[in-house]
Amino acid sequence: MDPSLYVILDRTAARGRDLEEILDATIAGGCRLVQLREKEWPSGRLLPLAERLRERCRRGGVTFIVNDRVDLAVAIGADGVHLGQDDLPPRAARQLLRPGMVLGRSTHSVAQAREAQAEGADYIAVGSMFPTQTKPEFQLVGPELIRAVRPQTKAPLVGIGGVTHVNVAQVIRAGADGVAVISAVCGAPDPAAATREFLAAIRAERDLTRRGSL
Ligand code: TZP
Ligand code: MG
Repeated sequence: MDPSLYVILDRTAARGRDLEEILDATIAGGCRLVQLREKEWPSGRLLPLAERLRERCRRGGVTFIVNDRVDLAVAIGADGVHLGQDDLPPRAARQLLRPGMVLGRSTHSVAQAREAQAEGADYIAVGSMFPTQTKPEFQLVGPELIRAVRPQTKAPLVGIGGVTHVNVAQVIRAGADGVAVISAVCGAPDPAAATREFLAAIRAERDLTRRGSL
């Protein structure tokens, strides 16, 4: 799993555009980790779309994660599931997942990140990095929380919330392994170009950080 750029497909953020087209574009742009996030549709309605997205990811060699719904993730053979603080805790969810499935957890404090690691999360999302309109109830923690969590956790860290091409370097510089974005790719006029731009900015910041530590 390459967490450098984690694109979250969200129907609301896509504003009527086809999620399959956005997925193909972000894969063409180099994204290797994708999540399906649907907060309104019931699972029965979501199932066919989730299956089509999973198929496209499989063909493209991309890791496909389902947000919130452990049952749907297992039913469609997704690569993993992403769970927030109000969802099943990792240890409970693990009982339901197939062996080898990826389990991600959202966190908003050092204590939550430590707990996620102790419960066996495969990666940890930390947010919100910056203010965002995508999640009105966001908790602003800033890249400072990545800096605080980094020495305490071995699991890959992904900064989420309000991340753009302009501020992504701050998140990588703070010690994140990658960033998760919704609107900056789903809402972009050209999602493939937006993906390429993110990956270039992430690589450039990693090179700078590496050089600085030599
Ligand atoms: N969790 C914390 S902030 C956020 C989520 C799902 C929203 C991220 O969306 P965007 O559009 O990348 O700010
Ligand atoms: Mg959730």
